[in-house]
Amino acid sequence: MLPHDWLTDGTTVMGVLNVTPDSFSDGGRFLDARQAIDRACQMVEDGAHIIDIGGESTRPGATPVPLEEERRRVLPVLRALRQAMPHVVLSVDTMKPELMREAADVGADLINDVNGFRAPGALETARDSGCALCLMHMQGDPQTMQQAPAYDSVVDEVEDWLRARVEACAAAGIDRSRILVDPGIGFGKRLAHNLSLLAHVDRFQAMAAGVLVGASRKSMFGQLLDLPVEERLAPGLAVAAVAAWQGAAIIRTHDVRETVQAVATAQALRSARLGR
Ligand code: 8Y7
Repeated sequence: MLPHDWLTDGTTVMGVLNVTPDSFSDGGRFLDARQAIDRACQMVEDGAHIIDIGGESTRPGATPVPLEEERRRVLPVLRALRQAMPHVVLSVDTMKPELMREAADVGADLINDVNGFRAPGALETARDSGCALCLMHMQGDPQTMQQAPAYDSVVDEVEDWLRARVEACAAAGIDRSRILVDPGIGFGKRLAHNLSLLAHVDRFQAMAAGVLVGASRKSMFGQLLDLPVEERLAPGLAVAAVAAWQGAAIIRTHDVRETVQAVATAQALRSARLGR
C-alpha cells in the first residue's frame, strides 16, 4: 500500500506504539506483546489510521539497541497486528536496513527512519521493500543531537536537507509519491527551532507526497510551559491543530483520541476558510 492508497485530502493520525522498556513516556508498560496489541487495537478504535511500531528509543542520549534485540521486540508485534488488522497502515520505526527488510516481508506498509535512510544500504533496502518511506530530518545523532543544536536559518536548512534526501531517493529509484517528509521536531533542535519549523509546516509540502509532524509530549512543551511529560496533552493538541491547518498529511501522537478530535476541528475550520 502506497501513500496515495491511504492518504486522504485531509490529515490522518498515526498512533505511537512503543515496544521498548525505556520509551519516551510509556515507561515500558507495553513491552509485553499482548499488551502492545491491545494498545494498538485501542488506538485504532480511537481513530488512528496508522500504527507506528518502534523498538529502539530515540530519546536524546539513549543508547543504541542491537539488531537482534530490536527484531525480538518489533517483529512478533508487527506480525500479530498484520493478522489482526489487515486494513490499518502499519509503520515500523527503525534505522536498520536488516529490520526494514524483515518488516516489509512481514507486511509493513511504511518505514519510518528518523535517520533519513542514511545508514549504508538503507536507501536500496527501502526501495526494494516497496513500502512508503518517512524521511525525517535530524541534526547529529540521538546520542549527541541535543548538546548544541545550531542553525543560521532553520526552516531553510531543514527544507534544503529534506529536498536533498528526496533527490537521493529519486537517484536510487524511489519515486517521490512514496515519500513523506518530516522536519523532526526535537531531533537536534532548540525550542525556537521547533517553533519555527511548526509555524512553517506548509513549506515542506510540495517536495513529496506529504508532511508528517510528531510533537506529542516532547520536551519542547516542558521548555515552553514548564510541564512534566504527563501534562503535555493540551499543547500537543494545539500543535496538531496548527499543523493540520497548514495541510500536514499525518500527525504522529501518543494521544490518539484527543488528536483525532483536534485534527477534525482544525480541518472543518480549514474547509470553512477555503469555502468548501
Ligand atoms: C518522531 C519519530 C520519534 C517524529 C517521526 C517521540 C520515532 C520520540 N519522534 N518519527 N519518532 N517523527 N517520523 O517522542 O517526530 O516519540 S521518537
